[in-house]
Amino acid sequence: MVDVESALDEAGLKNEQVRDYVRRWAEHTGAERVEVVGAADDARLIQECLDAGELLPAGDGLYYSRSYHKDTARSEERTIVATSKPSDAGVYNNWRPSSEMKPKLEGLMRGASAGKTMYVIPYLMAPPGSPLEPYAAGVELTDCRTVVLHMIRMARVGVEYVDNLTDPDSFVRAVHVTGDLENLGQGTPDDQRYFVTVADERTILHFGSSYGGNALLGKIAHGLRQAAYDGWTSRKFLAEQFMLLGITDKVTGRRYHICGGFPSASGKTNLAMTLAPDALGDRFHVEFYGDDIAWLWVNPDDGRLYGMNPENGVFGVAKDTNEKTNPTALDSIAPGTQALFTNVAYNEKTNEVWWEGKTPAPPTDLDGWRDWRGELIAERETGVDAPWAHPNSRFTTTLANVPNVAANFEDPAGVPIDGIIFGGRTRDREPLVRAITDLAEGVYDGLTLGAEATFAADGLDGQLRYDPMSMRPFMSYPEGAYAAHWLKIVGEATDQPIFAHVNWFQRAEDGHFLWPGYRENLRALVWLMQLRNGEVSGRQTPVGIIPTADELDLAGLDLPAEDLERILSLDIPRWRQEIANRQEHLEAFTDLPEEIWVAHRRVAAALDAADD
Ligand code: OXD
Ligand code: MN
Repeated sequence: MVDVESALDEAGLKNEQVRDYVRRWAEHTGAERVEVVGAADDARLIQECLDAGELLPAGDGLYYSRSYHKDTARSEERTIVATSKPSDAGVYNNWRPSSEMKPKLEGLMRGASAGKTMYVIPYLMAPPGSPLEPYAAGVELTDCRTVVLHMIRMARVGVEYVDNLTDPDSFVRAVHVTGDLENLGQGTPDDQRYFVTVADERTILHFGSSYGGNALLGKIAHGLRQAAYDGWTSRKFLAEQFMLLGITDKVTGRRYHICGGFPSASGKTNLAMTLAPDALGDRFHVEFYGDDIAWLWVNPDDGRLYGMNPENGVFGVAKDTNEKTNPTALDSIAPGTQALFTNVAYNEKTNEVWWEGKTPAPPTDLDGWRDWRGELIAERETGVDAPWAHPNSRFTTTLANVPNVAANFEDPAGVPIDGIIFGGRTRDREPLVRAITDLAEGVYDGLTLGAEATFAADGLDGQLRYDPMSMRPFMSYPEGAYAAHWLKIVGEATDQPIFAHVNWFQRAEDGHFLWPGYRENLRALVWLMQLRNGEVSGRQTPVGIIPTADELDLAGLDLPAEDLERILSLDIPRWRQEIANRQEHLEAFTDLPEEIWVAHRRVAAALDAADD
């Protein structure tokens, strides 16, 4: 029998509820040892991982690991939200009764950590002292040491985060058991993996992976699914897959904060970490708060919507991260940062890492290079051009390593939100930016967010795969209630943020991008803040307010006049088509608030009345 008591005593972990939970699961999973970890254990655990070959050195204070080749991404189809109430079922949350899922997971986890160490990771998904701290504490149990290293970077980790809870029972129980990765039937009808959030019991049970959101339970399972459910049932806050940034106008001294959601591969991390374009750098300073999650609530003292990033780190997609797309990300994973790389390509002789898009072409000297699966590149058969890095390969680093992280990124008060943006990736129709001043219309815009499908063969080209608020994989309760909760929370703000939809990806007929993107995107955000301040007025259209050409600050940018005109105009016939698709998309949701339908009908009628 493993000596749980000594491990807990040694770590000074006093919370009796936590101790009971650890005891129960240590026995259930059959772990051989129990170890309570905190951030101070990082260096020792890194050394243990290096000694065991779980990590390889990747330069000074940088580390590399590969995951099992069938375990490289979140598995949406295996991810379930379970509760005791059938009325919690939505379109996207893959709801199942907890009475079915809990025994299933308990069965899979029984004895499944035999011979392993069970690490106890007490964590907090909030800056300490946040008004949302009561929803932020958790204890992850994992049998995977590299998961601990990721959690130490992505969350605040230590016994102090669970020992002083006002309600000692108010922590999320997050159990991760890796399972026998080589025998789980991944992707077959006999798939053994289950990633379950038992939301009404604040319990997360993930079995069958050691990768990313499947295994780092603070991030997505707690920070998004559980938190969204808690925010709804407590009626206090929203938890969204949003980036959060700050803009300081050095001339006026005003500070603005903007958060927003983007479906994957729409440049969310790049925008979150952006710098001002050179020509605007004297006037504006951009600060980073978070690239993936924001919790939002109203502060009754000033009636404003506030936001904070509950994470402590960045789990960023490596692909295409380079000096042009995201120089601050590169700085945040420079030597000495203790960053971790997963599933990129690795040179076993020089310890370098590489991924597609890091440099325009891969290294020419193939000596020592292995791809993400560990195969020697030099031994590939000619003609094999599979990527060197997995497309979902990642870097993991702390927020504090990001050079332009805001000085107050840990302020428990959070920051007041001035703007909420939604950004799709659409080759036509969506202008550079359209601002929305009406709350219901803003929420409606978020609900109809999507990324373009590209399967022309199915006749779907140009049609969106809707991804409401970029929360489709993380929705934990019904979409109609979700929309109502948005209207309630933001509606409580007496000084409401402005909404906007942005699109950096419009193309001309010859395929070239009409807007240069990256750092230049700040120009659209500056205009949005000026609009909110009443300094510009834009042009009202059926789908929001669009800047006039002379309102956008284009200093230092050489943009062809016809391209500018295109990104500031609307293709009305294309918009009318889109409205029909939206109607069908929204009809799938039960109990969608009438305000959302009113907004939809108003936009549709305005488009019908507009000149082509
Ligand atoms: C995600 C992530 O899967 O942020 O969205 O890791
Ligand atoms: Mn994400």
